[in-house]
Amino acid sequence: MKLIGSPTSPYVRKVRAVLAEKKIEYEFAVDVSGDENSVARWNPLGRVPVLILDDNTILFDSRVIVEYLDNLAPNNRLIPPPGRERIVVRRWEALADGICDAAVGAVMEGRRPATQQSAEWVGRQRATIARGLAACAEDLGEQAWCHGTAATLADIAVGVMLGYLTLRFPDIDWRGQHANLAKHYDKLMRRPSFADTAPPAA
Ligand code: GSF
Repeated sequence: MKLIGSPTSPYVRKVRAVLAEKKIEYEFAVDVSGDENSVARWNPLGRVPVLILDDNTILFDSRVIVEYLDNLAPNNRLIPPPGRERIVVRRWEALADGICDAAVGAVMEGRRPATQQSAEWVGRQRATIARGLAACAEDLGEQAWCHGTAATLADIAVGVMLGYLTLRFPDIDWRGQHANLAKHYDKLMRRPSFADTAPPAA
């Protein structure tokens, strides 16, 4: 299978971390985000990640892809079976992805011509990021993992979100404000699935 993505995208990193945790071989084809013409060949939404299966089936977005991958092999289950626990894990993913959505929105706004940028829009995205981080810190508390007794998709989604904030928003002091999130990220970075997929320095 072939994964189309950019090395800086948090959604792509989520998929790559799942591939690594599940020990699934794949080819990584780098396609820089925003290059709509090329990505839109596979995904009408023009976004990465896109996963092309060996039978040429095309999957997007990251939430669909990670569910496919987790079902592909029974080892290292990252998403619990249908039921309450699964909802808890997917809620974590929705929270972490939502923070990424706000962060990506603010980054994209910053790339528009200065005269067209809206400080109010960026302020709203930053407020969403701050509220989302506070919710993550509160829900994690002193637990070893976001849910249960081992790493799940919840931890992966939170981890890639924190890595993206570090890359794009060095002014957001999430480590200083939420010591438990800092500890969690450092713990995740000791896993090859995280260390090997860390975004290149901006
Ligand atoms: C979000 C993908 C996305 O925004 C998912 O796969 O989970 N809900 C989707 N991808 C960005 C790359 S990034 O900023 O991480 C993307 O492809 N942007 C290009 C564009 O033109 O929107």
